[in-house]
Amino acid sequence: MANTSPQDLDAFWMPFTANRQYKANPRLLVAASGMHYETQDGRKIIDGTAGLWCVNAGHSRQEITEAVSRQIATMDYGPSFQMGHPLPFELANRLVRHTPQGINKVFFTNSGSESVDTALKIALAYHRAKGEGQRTRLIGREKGYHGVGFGGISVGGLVNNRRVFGTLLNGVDHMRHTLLPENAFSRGIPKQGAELVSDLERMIALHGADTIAAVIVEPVAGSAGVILPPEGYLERLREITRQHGILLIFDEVITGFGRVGQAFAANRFGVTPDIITTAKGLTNGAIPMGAVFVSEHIYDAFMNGAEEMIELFHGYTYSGHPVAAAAGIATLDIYEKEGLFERTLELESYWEDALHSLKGLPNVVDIRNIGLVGAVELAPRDKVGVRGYEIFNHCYWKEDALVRCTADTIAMSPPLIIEKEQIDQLIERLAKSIKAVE
Ligand code: PXG
Repeated sequence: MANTSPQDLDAFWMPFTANRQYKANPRLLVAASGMHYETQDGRKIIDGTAGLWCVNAGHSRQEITEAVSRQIATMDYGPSFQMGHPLPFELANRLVRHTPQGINKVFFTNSGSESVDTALKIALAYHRAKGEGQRTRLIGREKGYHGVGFGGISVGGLVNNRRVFGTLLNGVDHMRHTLLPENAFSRGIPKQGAELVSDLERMIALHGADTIAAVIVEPVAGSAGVILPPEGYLERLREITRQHGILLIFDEVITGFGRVGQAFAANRFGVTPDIITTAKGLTNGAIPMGAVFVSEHIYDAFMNGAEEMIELFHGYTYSGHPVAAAAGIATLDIYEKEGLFERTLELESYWEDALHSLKGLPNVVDIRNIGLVGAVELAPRDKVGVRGYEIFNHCYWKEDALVRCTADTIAMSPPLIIEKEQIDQLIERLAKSIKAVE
């Protein structure tokens, strides 16, 4: 691979990538350790994004490598349909020690998208099991990202992810997003906007609560450029959904596993949904795996019929894959041993200060943060996304730093092992790129 030419890159249709632009000038990563990637041209670059929000414990952790190697050599694969092996049971037991009280069942998937589709299907089947099969509506939110399955893009609210894929699921509605100009440069949770939750009350008035199965939101939206919940918003959302028998799903694919300073955003905000969807940090990104955390009362509603009946006709060949489960257990060991969730909370104000030091740089119109998540929004130039992409590219090629760009917002979510000096370094490098691109 040392002299990869663009032709060698021809066959791989890359996801969410401008393939021709990328292949003309590829950014190839070939190794990683701790806080850094190594590029194909031999540079060490600081990872400001934990891969894609997933490598929370830092790269190439020996404990995970060993656990995975051991398991793959012992038993490569074992089915979870009517069969079992010990590891997913152990992982599930370990995981529910971190979830809010009452959320203590785990359905394993292989990705965030599958977790979302699983959660939506569980919500629909739950109401049916309770004799309320008319509850079929699903409510999402503008700018929401819930992966790329048909369920996920139906409740999602990013137009480019939806517009060319037909009519999607029926009976879906969207609340307004909570990205408000009056909250620009808020530190942490913004003050304004809790009243936007009244959208749900209007939908209830319009459709009837007894037609609505579930509401799904990201407690902190990541992909749309980091959108925070206004003070009181999630609490109110919980009250309304509870009052009307509507299930509340938190999509924590990004916020799960310490990203916002506790195990889950649900813990951080003290708001307990009925279902939590996760993936990414579950295995530190090392092996694909997702998990849907479900409240006991939902699980119990399925356990009523004849014992020989399958209670939920849903699952994946790789649900509870032994190698993924081994990675999950080793990952959880690291999170617990190193106290990484708490560490995030300790670093939060340092991160916040560093990030907000970028205020006043050219074109910076907003800065948002929570836990070890940060976003710097830039004014668009002539075409939306061009400035953001140029800054991302400049960071990579000139400053040896990996950040994400979503339109003109630069998003960062470093591994939770980041040191203060590395925060300084990352922010300095981003500052240089912001100034250089103008
Ligand atoms: N839900 C949420 C909230 C997500 O952020 C998914 C579901 C889907 O997960 P999978 O594993 O199917 O990709 C996600 C994924 C970015 C970025 O840079 C974010 C995601 C994926 C890739 C890039 O913002 N989130």
